[in-house]
Amino acid sequence: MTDVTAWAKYLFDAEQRREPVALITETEPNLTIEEAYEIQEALVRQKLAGGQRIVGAKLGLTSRAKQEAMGVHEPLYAWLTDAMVLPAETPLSLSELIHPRVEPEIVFVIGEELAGPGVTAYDVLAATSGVGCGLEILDSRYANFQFTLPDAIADNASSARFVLGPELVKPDFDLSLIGCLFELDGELVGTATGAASLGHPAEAVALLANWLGHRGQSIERGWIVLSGALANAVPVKPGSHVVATFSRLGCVRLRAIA
Ligand code: OOG
Ligand code: MG
Repeated sequence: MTDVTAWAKYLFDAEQRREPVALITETEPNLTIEEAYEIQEALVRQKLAGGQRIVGAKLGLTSRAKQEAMGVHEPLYAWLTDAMVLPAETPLSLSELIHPRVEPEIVFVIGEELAGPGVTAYDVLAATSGVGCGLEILDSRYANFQFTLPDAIADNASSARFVLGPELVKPDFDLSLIGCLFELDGELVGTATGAASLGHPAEAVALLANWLGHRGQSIERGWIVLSGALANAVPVKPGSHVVATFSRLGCVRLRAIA
């Protein structure tokens, strides 16, 4: 029997101490996806018990760029809390994290509850109050930023921080055609379109609604949903400057400090 509470505490403590830990699957090679989501839930419950609040959810490993970089070829979901919100123009303090990486995402703000099963991308678009751009800051709690799918699920999909872009627009155009230029220190490190995330970012959000429906949960009104990185994440160091420029959605930037 997997000790869900003990593994959740193991990851919670790693985050608090900012010290990477060994994979859960090194000890529990047969950890299932189901058990991994149970650990994730227990980890998030621990955050909530400490006063954090759920502000949304995220998809991960939805793009080929990310799947190939991480060697994990299936998507996953995880939770966003208020403690992860990095206000625009606020520098990212690297001393708070282990080995952060930054990636560009299309962000949905949900205007009406979405409860699976049977949610389609069309339902998602109809329930969306706005879409914007964002940067997600990942910080795997595992050594060398390497993991298997169940390890990453248990670790709340490496979630650490996120920054939202300056504007939200109505999704009344084809989001799969949004272009994204991703730059680190003035150098182009990735290019992608919205289609990079499961063919259409609303498909990714529909997948989330249907997965949550399976567990008796839903995407709630007012939630922020990160629909999955379009390009591979880049490691940042003190002084690094990351910029993601999107057609239709504007530009989001982040500066890292020690
Ligand atoms: C897992 C989380 C992936 C995304 O957008 O693909 C993710 C990781 O790569 O650490 O958030
Ligand atoms: Mg992400």
